[in-house]
Amino acid sequence: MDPLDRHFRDSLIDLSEPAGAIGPSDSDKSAWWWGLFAAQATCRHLDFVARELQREGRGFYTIGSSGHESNAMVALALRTTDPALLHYRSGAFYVARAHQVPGSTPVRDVLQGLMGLAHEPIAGARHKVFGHPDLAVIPQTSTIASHLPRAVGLAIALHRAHRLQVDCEWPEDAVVLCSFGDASANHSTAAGAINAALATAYRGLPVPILFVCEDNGFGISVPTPSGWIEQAYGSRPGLAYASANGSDPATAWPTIVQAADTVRGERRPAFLHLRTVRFGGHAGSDAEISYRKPREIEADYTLDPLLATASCLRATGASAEEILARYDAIRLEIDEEVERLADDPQLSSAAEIMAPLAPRHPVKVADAVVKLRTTHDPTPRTLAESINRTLDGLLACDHRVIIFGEDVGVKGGVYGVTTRLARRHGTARVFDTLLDEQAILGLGLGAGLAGLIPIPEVQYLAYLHNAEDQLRGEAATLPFFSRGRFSNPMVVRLAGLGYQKGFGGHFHNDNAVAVLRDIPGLVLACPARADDAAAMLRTCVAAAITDSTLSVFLEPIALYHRRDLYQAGDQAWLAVDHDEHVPIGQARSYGSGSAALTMISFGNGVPMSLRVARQLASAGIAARVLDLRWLAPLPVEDILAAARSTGRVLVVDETRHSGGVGEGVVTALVEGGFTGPVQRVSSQDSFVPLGAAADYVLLSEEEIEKAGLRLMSSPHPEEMETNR
Ligand SMILES: Cc1ncc(C[n+]2csc(CCOP(=O)(O)OP(=O)(O)O)c2C)c(N)n1
Repeated sequence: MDPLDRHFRDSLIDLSEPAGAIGPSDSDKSAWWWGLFAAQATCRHLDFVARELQREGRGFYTIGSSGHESNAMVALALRTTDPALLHYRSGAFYVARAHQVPGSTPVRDVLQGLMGLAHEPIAGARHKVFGHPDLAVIPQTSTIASHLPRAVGLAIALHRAHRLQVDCEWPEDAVVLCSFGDASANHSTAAGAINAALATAYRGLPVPILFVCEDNGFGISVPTPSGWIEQAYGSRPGLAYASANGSDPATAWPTIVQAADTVRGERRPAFLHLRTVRFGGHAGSDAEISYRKPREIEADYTLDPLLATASCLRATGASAEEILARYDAIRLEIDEEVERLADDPQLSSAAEIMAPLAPRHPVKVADAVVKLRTTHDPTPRTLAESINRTLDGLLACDHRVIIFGEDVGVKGGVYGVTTRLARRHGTARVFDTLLDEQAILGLGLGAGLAGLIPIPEVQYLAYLHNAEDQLRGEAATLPFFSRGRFSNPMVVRLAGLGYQKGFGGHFHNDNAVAVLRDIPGLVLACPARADDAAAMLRTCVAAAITDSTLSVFLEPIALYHRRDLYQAGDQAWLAVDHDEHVPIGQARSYGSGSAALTMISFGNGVPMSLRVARQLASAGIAARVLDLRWLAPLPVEDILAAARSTGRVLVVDETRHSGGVGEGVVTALVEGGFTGPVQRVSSQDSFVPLGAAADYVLLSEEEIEKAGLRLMSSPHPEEMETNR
């Protein structure tokens, strides 16, 4: 028997009743305490069962909630419609919430997760999470603290969604609940998110979020110094702080209720410091004895929240026998459920696992695009002007669209891409954010959950990286871990790539996108010219509306204001938006199939390749250029068709040699069975220096031309075959 189980049983008999009053003050105290006990005991037994299942090879997850069961009171203090983003030890919260919703099956839900069963209600065993659409519990990843930006974003977006009369899943007076551990509270993501909540509330905007720090004093083996959480968060201006002892539910309850009521009534952030203990070490494999003394571990047993609740039950007149009988009955119910689930299926194919990753309905997307078009504009425009005009149209066509980021509001963006949008559509829809990319993307994540169509801007590609987990770990995984029930449709505008003359140096010329290309489900768009930008932006927004697609719209800064292509004044890089539809994964082709060489490129590489093609033409070589337009997923069919049409391929890749887009193109050619000669030119594996020195590491037209000539002078394998 688990020592904690034994301790609980042994202690029940001698349990003293708590001194003083026990809450709550409603008429049926006894029923309330029995309800709390049921949630806590269910959660406790699920932990015991998790360990047994793992020992038997039938279970896959043992991070438990034992010692944290006081978080069940937080669930009881909130409404079942309040969105909850839970710590992995908030199991009792989950059970307590489920107990308030008729028809719920928390025991089965949790067991299905522990046993990795495909019918688990939220993630379908893609991960062990607490989540359920009917319980307003949004599943979380294992990355500690990474859910806080989303939670804050949701709290902020909630009001904006209602103000904009968007169909929002959450009530206008909802409270967003976000729980996390004490070590997690030190994570920069948590610190940044809490700061974002406070900074937003400071500006007078509603931010109804209840942060619950479940403080068990440890982050795996590392102690959190006593008093640190209170020191860090106890006296932050604008943050209502309350401390509750989870081992004393009678006094904790009014504090918890007051914290929840403060947030609901005043629509401002509160921080509930819920003191807990952690039983059984960090997780199954953690030998707590290697870093804690046995007497310390045993001393925690006296702080068992379950015993504390039992003692309150005794005060309402319940006997030790009755409590033990209920405790055992709960275990029996769980054991019976385990047996019922014994033959349930696990995930059994890659297709089944990946189904929620990136649902794509191109026909529906094309239909949705039609609704996003405004009046035809015959003016030839630059890339920046075109994006501006398209954003304007999107705002006009769909009231759910919001645009935000650093400097995008009044100033209209560093490069003027969002100019006049705030003035035309109001600052509720186009607005400046804090200088914090995590908070920007977090708002996007929350806004998507609130029914909005967010178009956040990250000012430069290089600055995505400090917030990248919000895309990789949070945005891209939510549909995967919720079987598409929760999603965060979003189009992240990202200015980037090299060749920018005005503002030099690496951080304004970052040319690496590998970090985006391997995120499952993410669409990476990179328009090179005005008409494509307009069409592709509409496609991304239509995909967000239709399939909740997460897109990154990579805008080549150096092309923003480019007017000319071949020579000064030719204005050949301006283009008219003809309202064409460009589906995800469709490339653009320049030149005919009768050419001898195919140059495959994207972004800045497109005009460079076109100029090189003209040079090659004067040397008698006909070359066509394929603009990928979509860097993830790659337009593989178009790549292969263009390659086969000429037999020779030059991949012109302005990103780095290692991990650059060109690697994917070459792989697609090989895997597609293309056997003709292929060469790749790219930028160097370097950061980009200031001034003219940048040209030493960025791919040049001279290199492209040389490679093209080299490729054309090399014998084609089929020619070699004939000559033999
Ligand atoms: C960003 C990140 N770094 C490291 C880990 C590994 N890890 C998992 S739980 C944990 C400790 C978290 O402690 P705390 O926040 O106090 O929560 P507790 O487990 O004590 O409830 C660590 C370091 C992680 N999951 N995420």
